[in-house]
Amino acid sequence: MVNRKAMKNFLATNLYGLTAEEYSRGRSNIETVKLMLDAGIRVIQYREKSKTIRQMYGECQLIRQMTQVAGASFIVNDHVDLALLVEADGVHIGQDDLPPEKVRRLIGPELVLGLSTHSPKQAQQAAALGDTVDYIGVGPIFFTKTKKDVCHPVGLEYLDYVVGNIRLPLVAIGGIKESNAALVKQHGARMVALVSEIVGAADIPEKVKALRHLLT
Ligand code: 3NM
Repeated sequence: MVNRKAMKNFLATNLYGLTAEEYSRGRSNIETVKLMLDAGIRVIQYREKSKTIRQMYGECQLIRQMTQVAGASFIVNDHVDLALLVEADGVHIGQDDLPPEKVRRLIGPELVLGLSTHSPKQAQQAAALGDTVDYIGVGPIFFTKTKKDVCHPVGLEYLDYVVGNIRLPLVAIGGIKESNAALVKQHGARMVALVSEIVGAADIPEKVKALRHLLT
């Protein structure tokens, strides 16, 4: 693995936070990110599917400042242009986005690149790209309503496969809750991403504390 500066937060944390205003109990993305950062989350991904690029740009500018002050890593979902413009720490892409090696060409050697994977074949392909991809998303582990076009749950079996066979750092995602996070950890996921469980929590600091307790 290449020693990208922004990977240090990834390797030191077990909780990966994402935005999703639709599931945030009426809070704005900015309010939610502030709560997540205050609660100690050190990797934040901006993921927003229903805003204009101009609105997203404004939010990303603010989140860049907030994450910088907090010493947290800031990853932008899908939008390489936004990530570059706001000087984010990385980009996260899916299987239908531009090929990872092309995205790497655009973002250069310093930024973190994450790729969502949903099958052993996709994980093998990511690993075969050498230093192009820094970590893979592994999911959806359980049923989720948060990602609209995602495949059926891949279950813990796919997580077991990646843990046993793929050398890239992984982030488990999809339907992970306080009630099943310990199980995901038992199956070898060091880092876990939860969307609705965190952004939709009545008390985000309490939720993060409870999750941390389960994952540490
Ligand atoms: N990616 P929740 S599942 C953003 O499997 C995302 O790649 C997934 O939301 C994948 O924690 C997902 O609310 C949504 O279930 C996860």
